[in-house]
Amino acid sequence: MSEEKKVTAAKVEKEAKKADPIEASIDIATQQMIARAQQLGIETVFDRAVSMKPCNIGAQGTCCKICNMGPCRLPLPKDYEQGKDERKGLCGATANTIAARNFARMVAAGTAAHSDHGRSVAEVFLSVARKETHDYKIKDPQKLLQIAPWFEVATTVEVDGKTLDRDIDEIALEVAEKAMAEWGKPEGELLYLKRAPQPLYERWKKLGVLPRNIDREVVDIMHRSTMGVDQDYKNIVKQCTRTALADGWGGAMMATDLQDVMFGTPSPLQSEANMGIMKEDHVNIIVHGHEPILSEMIVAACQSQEMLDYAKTKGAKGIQLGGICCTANEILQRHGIPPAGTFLQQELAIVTGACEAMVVDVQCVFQNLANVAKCFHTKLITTHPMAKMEQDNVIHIEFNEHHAMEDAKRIVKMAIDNFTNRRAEVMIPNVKHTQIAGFGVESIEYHLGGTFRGSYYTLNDNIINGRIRGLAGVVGCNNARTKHNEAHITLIKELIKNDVLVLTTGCSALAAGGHGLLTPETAAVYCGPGLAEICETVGIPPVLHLGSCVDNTRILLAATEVIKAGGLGKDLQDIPAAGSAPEWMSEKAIAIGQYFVASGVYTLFGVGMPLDGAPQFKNYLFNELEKIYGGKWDCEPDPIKHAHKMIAHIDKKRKELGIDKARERVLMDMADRQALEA
Ligand code: BF8
Repeated sequence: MSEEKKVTAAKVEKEAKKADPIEASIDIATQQMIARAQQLGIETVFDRAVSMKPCNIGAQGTCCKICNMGPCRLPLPKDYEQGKDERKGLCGATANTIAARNFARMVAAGTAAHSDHGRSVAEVFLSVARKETHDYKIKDPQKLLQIAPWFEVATTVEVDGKTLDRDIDEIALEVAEKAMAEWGKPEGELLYLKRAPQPLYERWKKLGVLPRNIDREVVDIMHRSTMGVDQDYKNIVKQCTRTALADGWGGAMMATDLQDVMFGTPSPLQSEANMGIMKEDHVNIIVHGHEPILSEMIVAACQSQEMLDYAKTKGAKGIQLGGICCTANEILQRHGIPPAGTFLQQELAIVTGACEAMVVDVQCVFQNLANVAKCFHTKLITTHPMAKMEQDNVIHIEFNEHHAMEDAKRIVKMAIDNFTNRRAEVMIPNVKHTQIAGFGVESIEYHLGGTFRGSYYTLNDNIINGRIRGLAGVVGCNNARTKHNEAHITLIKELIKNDVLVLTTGCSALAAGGHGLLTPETAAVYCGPGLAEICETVGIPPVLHLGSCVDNTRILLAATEVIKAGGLGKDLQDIPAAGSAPEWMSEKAIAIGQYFVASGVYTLFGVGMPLDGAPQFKNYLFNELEKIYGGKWDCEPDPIKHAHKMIAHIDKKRKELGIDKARERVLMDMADRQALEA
């Protein structure tokens, strides 16, 4: 090949390695912004996904790099036959052991992330209770009174034979101290475990998987999965369960509760979603990450008259705050602040050229943000001592609860000062949708519980009579290895078409909002007749936004309320329900999946799971676990097949409860009924 041809071929090759915007996402805003980035010569995750292929052996879960004799790589042989599998690492570790250790380390990392977030919240709550900070307060004392008994903290006191309410500050201090102890107490078990339905708690107890304290369970996995320790994949999975329960019924659940106590328990509110929420004539600030400790203060600072007036002095009409990732869900559900996008849209928010500051804390933050920010005027500000960036255009302003408002105002002022520095042409996609967000255990009870009963009675009744076929939790991330948002949206539409009420969190909730599915009007367009009738009568969307990823615990507690209300079994595994993370990518998703499975939920993931190199281990997760916990893992990348696996499971549970016939009756149309009457 001539030199000239070689250069042309290399150029074509390079050109070909850019993502096709239409293939990369189903979201028009995202497509437009990928094209815009490419036009400006800026590389994004979508391009990198095209140019870098994943490692085939890692994707099978059978690459072991826990000691320096490896990495030992054990791909599945073409002629694999169980019983004749002789694959071994240098130490003799089998494919099952390697895949189980890798899986366990994902559970540990995911649990650590959620639970360390929970610990930060508990620390701030302790400061509030000790009156060491004035920037945070107890906004919802009712929620504090509601959770105190679970921490074995009395809410009343006997004085002279009379029962009196205890001082709320005293209760707060005791709850804060008890909560902090959950991370490292020397004996006992996590206090929240008893919130689960009793048969479930008893099963965990019998199986020896009650978590002792949160940190210990994470350390246990890191120890047992190191070189030469646990060599029995079933025993490794047992510890996965114990650790994941410390997440779902421990660290993450405390994060949700204590956030509600300090920042308010969400209730349904109206907002907007997708990148079109950014405004050319406003100072645009994007908060990205996870902990509302930061974002709550940024919200307050942005809404302060002082900052609004200051923005006007710079020629801006106001301040537009928006969120990315779970922080977006946190400030959406409590303040109605509109999200600008999901995990995969983070770079694109800067590409608009209108982002004065992106303020990040922990988790799901791309290091490449710094490279994108360099091409614009955007100030990229890290705020967490644990999460700094090496690039020199990144500013670190460490956030501290003792001077939180001061820090927040400093950040907001920096963004406002940056408004006049825009250098690229602004391009904000004209795509946004109205949404209702902010549902939770309490508001589902209020909206679906019936005026008189104030319980989950009406929801249960509608599941029993078949108008609602069942419940689905659709949660989790985006993954650049699949078309952005396609699986979330296709799956959710298929579920509601089949009368399955969807509860959503995390980036899935952001995707649903960004595609206009979080409105009551969605019911008439997409729902089956039963679910549409309920949504229209009650005035709720068929897809309920329940918050961020730590708020998956709201789904567990809502399911527990379903059991308490009666008629749908005695344990979570009895409910016609299923869970899904169709575009997962994070280790946190694996921790969440494992605690749902261990709580009795059939849990389906999309994309693919790193298990195919170890068929026996995979079979244990996908089949055997159901006999132990009532829940099991499954994986199906095709969203329609995925939906129908969930629906088939829901129907199986309806049959077991003896309510399958009710649904057939409910869905008869008028002609069927007339025929019957005749
Ligand atoms: O915790 S859904 S991409 S943002 S990991 Fe990350 Fe996944 Fe989004 Fe929130 Ni959850």
